[in-house]
Amino acid sequence: MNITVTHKLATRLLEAGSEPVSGQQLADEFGVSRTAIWKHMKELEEMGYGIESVRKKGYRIQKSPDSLEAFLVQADLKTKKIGKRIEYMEQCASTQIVAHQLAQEGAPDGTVVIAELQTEGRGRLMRKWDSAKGQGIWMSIILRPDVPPHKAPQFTLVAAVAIVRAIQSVTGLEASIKWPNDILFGTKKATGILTELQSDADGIQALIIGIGVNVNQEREDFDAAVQDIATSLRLESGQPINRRELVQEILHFLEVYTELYIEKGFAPLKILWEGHSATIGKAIRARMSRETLEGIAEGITEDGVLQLRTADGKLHGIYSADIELK
Ligand code: BTX
Repeated sequence: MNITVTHKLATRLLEAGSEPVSGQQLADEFGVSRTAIWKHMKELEEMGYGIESVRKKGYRIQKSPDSLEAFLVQADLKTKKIGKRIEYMEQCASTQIVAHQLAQEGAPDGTVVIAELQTEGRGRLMRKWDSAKGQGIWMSIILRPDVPPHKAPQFTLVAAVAIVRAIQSVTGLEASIKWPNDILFGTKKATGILTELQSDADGIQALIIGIGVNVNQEREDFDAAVQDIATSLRLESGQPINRRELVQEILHFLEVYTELYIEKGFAPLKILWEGHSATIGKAIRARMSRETLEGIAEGITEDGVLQLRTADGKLHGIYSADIELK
């Protein structure tokens, strides 16, 4: 059985959505017999698809397997640029490492690297990111925006807004953002974002935006070290979540908001970001490499810098820190 034809058939049916496609039409389009089409359908069922055969009308997909293979994510993907190239792996050390390598080799703007399992998933400052197999979204996106390197941290905020909107669209859940890169439910973390940079004297060569979303983990699926601080969309919603749809929506909103950013600057995104923020207006503790400051988070600047007012009335610009809500 030709696996590429099977994949193309799956793509064709996914794109047709709820509209059944007749066996004869598929046979004509793919230049094979109707019996061959029927065999491909059986093959798809073995791969985990639910195929419905609608009398006199044809076939349609009821359920696709829980995999993030490129052809599945790309079927009915709404983007123009992000995700047009997807590198999918069952396993890798970290999608960040793979994306850095691809970016250096000239991978185009919008290339996405996705893995089912990361053995050395990482957070900021080389902290460990727990990336259980097949239960989350572990992906890195290569962007090549024409902006100066000091603007790179703003993309973490743009990505955070995109992820919150995507989660809302797929699950109906309202997450909040803790400056700069955590997406929370209450005080528990469901998502981390890691933005890294390749730049030279001419400016940004590539931004590598790493996104880790806890999707279908149960509490015991997390490493013991994070069980009390992590949550997943399944734990929050009480039901399993379709990872494929969520990836598609994240890529879609990331494209929408990066375009908005490029056209209009950070100002409109600042408003969106503040609307979802769990930090603004709150008493916080900001731990930085050299000092720790406590005070009220008043807002973010047009550049995405957190404004913290300490008890002595001074306003401090925080560029990078770990934030605790007090
Ligand atoms: P961060 O430094 O803000 O957060 C890391 C901290 O979060 C860890 O020290 C730990 O306390 C906690 N943690 C670790 N794993 C999880 C988890 N699954 N859920 C909730 N909390 C956790 C955040 O860094 C940035 C994470 C980016 C991850 C993506 S995954 C795809 C890409 N590849 C890669 O290696 N990293 C990025």
